Amino acid sequence: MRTALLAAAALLVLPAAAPPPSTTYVVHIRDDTFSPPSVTVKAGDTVTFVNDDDDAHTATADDGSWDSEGLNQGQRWSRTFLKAGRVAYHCTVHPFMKGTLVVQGAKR
Ligand SMILES: [Cu+2]
Repeated sequence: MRTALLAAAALLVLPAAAPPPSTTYVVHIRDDTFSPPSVTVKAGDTVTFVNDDDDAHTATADDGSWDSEGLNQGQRWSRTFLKAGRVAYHCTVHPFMKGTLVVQGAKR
């Protein structure tokens, strides 16, 4: 009986599930496109935009909630997304450049 109680107490001390490490996703900007054009992440994950192009670009949320501002060739910009939702984004220099970021709510 005592052993069973100790075992139960030990189970209570252990976390039910350790929070998974957050993940960093990379979106490359090249040839006037975001690659991949759509990224799905979990809340708490980070997305890094890397300008591999020879033009300056931005990654700018259509709803204005985030903006990399100008990225020259070789520059990168990262943001950690905490709020679940789907946000379309674009490049302010080249409005035809479009991407989508989906942030899934996560049980953490
Ligand atoms: Cu651009």
